[in-house]
Amino acid sequence: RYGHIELISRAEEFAVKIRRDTAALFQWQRTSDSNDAAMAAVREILTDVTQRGDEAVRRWTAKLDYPGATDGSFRFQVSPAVMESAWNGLDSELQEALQAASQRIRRFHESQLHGTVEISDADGAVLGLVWRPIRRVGVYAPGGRAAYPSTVLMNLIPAQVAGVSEIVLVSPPQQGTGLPHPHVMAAAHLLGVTEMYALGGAQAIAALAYGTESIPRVDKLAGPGNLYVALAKRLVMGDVGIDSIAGPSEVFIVADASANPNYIAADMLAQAEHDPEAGAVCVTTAPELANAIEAALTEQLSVLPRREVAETALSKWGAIVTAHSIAEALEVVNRSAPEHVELLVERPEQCLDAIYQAGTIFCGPFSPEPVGDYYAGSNHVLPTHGTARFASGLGVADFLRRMSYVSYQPETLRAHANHIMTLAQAEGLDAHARAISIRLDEMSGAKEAD
Ligand code: HSO
Ligand code: ZN
Repeated sequence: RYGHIELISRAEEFAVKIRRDTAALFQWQRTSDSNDAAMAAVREILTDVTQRGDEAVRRWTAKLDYPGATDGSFRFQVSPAVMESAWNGLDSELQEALQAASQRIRRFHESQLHGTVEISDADGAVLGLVWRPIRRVGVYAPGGRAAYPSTVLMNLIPAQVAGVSEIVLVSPPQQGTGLPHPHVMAAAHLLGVTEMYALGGAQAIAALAYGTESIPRVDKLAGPGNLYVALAKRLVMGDVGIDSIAGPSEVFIVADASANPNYIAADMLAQAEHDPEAGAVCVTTAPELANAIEAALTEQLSVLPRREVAETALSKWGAIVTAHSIAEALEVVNRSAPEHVELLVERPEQCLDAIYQAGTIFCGPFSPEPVGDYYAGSNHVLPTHGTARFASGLGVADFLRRMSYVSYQPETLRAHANHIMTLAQAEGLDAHARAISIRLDEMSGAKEAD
């Protein structure tokens, strides 16, 4: 229940279809995609690739992505020279923007590196915790409409900063060239990728998760993809590590009377243009803003190239609702656990402390979400569809493992022996107790011999 959020009657004169009633929030129960037919297809592909390796990968690629994939001359491997020429094909403005963005992303992610931990007791016990990079990581970069070079940066840089020694990039071959999208290859060159395959869909996930004759399996998978990729990741999870299952993007904007309705509309549309299933909600303490936001949405939509996508998204997952207080608005945020939150309020810093469940929070009128999508340096791979209840955005920690170590001295073991043996006996594990007592016996024998 959302407390006292008020219902505003729908203003019919506005063209945009967006919900203005609180019921919209109750229905804001997003789940990740699923689909039985797609699941069956993905299972078939996974089984085929595990049994027949490269041959199956070629066949599925030919069937689903690029007919030339079964020609003997087709190579999945994308050479660094091909990535370099894709980079050289970019205009210099885009090159510079990618370079600057990657530096900012790298700097912020370097700040996430953990120190090691070591504690020691007077009795000689030493306990430590060290971080180790995952050895081999596979990153999936979508092709088609969502072939975003920014996503390549966001997935690869944390892995590089973590010290992953083998990073493999896969991205589906495009019709015509049989190569991944040029922007994806260019971003790969910028980051110094040396191993890349023109490979997509469930067959790419299967090849990376289980390995084939030509592609060694990876230890962890990262990167967003379409429904087939998401379902495949779900199925291979456990055999290989996965980052998360990406769902459609979403933003919650908290606005008070100080907020500019044109900014709010622009930011809602920035989210809505991603996907017909994208979500954009504004929760405001200023009811008079609502009409102005609707009018601005209508106006801005009319000139948007991706108008149709944005309109569908707004009509399905868009809402403008009012709250009595900022505290109430923040409660709505916490309950929805959205991927992005924008705080278009007078004192955004004060709200930050009250937010527990969200991907990334954008504070104040000059930090719209696209700042973080591309450039600020925070990661844009964030928990969607309410998974911010338990998950965080992608970071360096996703490519590191924790490892503990333990070191006892003779006097430590002697001091702790009784408790350990009591616990072992309580569990009926005699050999456990003996592993302690054999050492105690030896130690007392050695003492007696002195
Ligand atoms: N908003 C998307 C990321 C993105 N935006 C990529 C533009 N390109 C999900 O956080
Ligand atoms: Zn975006």
